[in-house]
Amino acid sequence: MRDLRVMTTLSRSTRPQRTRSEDPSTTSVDLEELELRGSTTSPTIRRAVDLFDRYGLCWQRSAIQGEFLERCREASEERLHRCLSEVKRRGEPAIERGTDNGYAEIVARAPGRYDMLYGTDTAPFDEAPLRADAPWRPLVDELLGGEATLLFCGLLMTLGGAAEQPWHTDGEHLFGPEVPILPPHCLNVFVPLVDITPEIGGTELCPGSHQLTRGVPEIYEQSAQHMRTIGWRGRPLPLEVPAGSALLFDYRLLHRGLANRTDRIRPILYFTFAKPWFRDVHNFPGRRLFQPK
Ligand SMILES: O=C(O)CCC(=O)C(=O)O
Repeated sequence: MRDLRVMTTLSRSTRPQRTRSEDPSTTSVDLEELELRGSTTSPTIRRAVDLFDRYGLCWQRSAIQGEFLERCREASEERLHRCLSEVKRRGEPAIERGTDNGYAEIVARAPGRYDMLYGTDTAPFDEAPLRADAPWRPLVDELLGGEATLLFCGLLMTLGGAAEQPWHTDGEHLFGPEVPILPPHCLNVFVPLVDITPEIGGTELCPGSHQLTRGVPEIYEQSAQHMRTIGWRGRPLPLEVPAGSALLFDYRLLHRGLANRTDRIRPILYFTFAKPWFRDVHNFPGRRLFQPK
């Protein structure tokens, strides 16, 4: 069954076989090199495919802006407040780290770090600038071979004072070393809703590491050892970008959230897209915090 899925992927993909020459274990690249400038024309899309192939990521500035961005930021805090108030109202213990300790609507990935799906299917998060008209959408479709399905839209809410997170990927390669590294089957779009500075801490990524995470057991679990295990010795790249930027990265790329050394919440809106046949069933439990309307 799995073989069949990959055959389908490869036959749909129009991109040429890669001709990488760099050593992915020593990759060092700056944010400027990874930025996609201008509108989403064919050369921009080709560049995104190339950057993704080599580094596993790229980004766009000002993907959302102005009053709409501010509305998203306010709504993210309001949704978190509602979830945490509901936990208290029900007399439940505070949400502990781990999928099994959370709810279908909200899970803590680490102390002070919430991953929340609650309320992201309503305004402003379901509006056109984040869905049909999103500037990242043509890139996502091309990167995933022509047809992308939205698996999750969520909010990563990191409280002021949260410590840095250990390294991890968000998913595994589909096959082990017996199969060449395939184009991405799943990717994230992260949209920070506040400016990302060294104080508030961004996502830190290991460019090129998606080429080294194949066949590594439990690479999706948070661990300080992963970088050594995969032999990545490059320069980690902290994502310091203005609010409203969009970071696209491969599900198989090693990354972590940096510490938030402010007293403010750091909200990141995210979208997880995949090839139509892929599902990630491990991220949220079935237990509900709110009853469906
Ligand atoms: O908060 C971030 O910047 C990254 C968070 C993350 O990677 C996760 O929770 O899995």
